[in-house]
Amino acid sequence: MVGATSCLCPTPWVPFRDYCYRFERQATTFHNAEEICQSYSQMDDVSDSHLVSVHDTEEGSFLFDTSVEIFGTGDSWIGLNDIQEEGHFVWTDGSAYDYSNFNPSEPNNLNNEDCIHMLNKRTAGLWNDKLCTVLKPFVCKRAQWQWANNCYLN
Ligand SMILES: [Ca+2]
Ligand SMILES: [Ca+2]
Repeated sequence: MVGATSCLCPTPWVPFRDYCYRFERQATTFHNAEEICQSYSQMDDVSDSHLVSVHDTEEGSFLFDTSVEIFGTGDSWIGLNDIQEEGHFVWTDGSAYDYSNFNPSEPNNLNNEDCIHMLNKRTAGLWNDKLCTVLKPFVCKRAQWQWANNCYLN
């Protein structure tokens, strides 16, 4: 079993529970970040890499802590947005919007902010809506099982 984790989530993907996360230092727009995340699907010949979705406190804490570790800041894009319909939030990976962690008084849609990022706060990963064209580092996510078939062959 040694090495199984890195096999499921090859470097630079970081494992957490059943998923792999890729922390991208290069700051870019929300749309370009999602495009880059999707491009990893093609590169590794597996589908479904997108900007990260967050579904509970533990995942949010993992995301914030690892962002601080790798980026030096918790401030990064996540996949949540209300681009299509104001106030209707969806994840770019199509998963259910079953958890949120907005900073008090957010989302405020100031000047039509539609893209969500984590704030760099010690209170661990509270969210804010921001203009999608702002440049930020970002995090991609995908399921581990897509690598599992290759994992134990060696
Ligand atoms: Ca909005
Ligand atoms: Ca805002």
